[in-house]
Amino acid sequence: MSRKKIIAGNWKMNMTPTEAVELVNTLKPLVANDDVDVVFCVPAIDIIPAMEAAKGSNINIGAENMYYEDKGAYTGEISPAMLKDAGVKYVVIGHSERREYFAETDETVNKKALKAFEYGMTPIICCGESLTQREQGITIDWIRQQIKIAFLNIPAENAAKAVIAYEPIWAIGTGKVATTEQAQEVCQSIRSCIAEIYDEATAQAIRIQYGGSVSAGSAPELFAQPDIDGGLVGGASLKPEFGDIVNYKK
Ligand code: G2H
Repeated sequence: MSRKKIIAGNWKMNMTPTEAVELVNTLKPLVANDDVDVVFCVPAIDIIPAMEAAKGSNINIGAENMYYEDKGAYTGEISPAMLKDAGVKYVVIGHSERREYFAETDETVNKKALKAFEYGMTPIICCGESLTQREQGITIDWIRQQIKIAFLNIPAENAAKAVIAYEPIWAIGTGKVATTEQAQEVCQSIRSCIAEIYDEATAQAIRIQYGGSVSAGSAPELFAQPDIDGGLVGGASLKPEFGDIVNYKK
């Protein structure tokens, strides 16, 4: 099955609203490639101005996080209804930085993924192992557990539309990219895990990204792997280099 690649920027806690508009305007012509789904996941305060700036282009504006309740006394959080009303279609769930600094767990990831689907948004569900886990030889077991919990109670028709981002924690922002073989091996095991939970059709439909120090140099080989359907890109998504990543084939 041929899956459309999805290449998403994760701006993390960078870019003021003014800077966000400037960056979207700079990148707009550079990422114009309809063969790929292009998403900029931006800080909540940048969503509306970035969306305005992206109008008429192929850029989808996404969120970096959301809460799993509909509304209420959760000071500082952003709700799924707020994102939906702003026109957001993609939301990153369970990034390792959220897990490390903001106490997110596999259970909250599952609650958020369920909520994203309830509101018609596509979750980009992150998973990944630490360096210690890789050295202990438990990477595949660890990732399978994260995936199994993240997809609890998610029906196959929704799972097929999800995006999974495999991001080895040791490769995040470190300049150390997983080898293509390492990335492909884990992405393939994620697809097998989805086939076990659901069925082969769901596994073949779901899109799996690699993330962790992706650059214009590493993207072509990574994205050519049979089970890697694009990337979640941090540092390089803030630069014109992101245009080269989106146009990795040219
Ligand atoms: C991993 C990635 C984006 P970077 O966090 O999600 O960031 O490309 O900077 O490693």
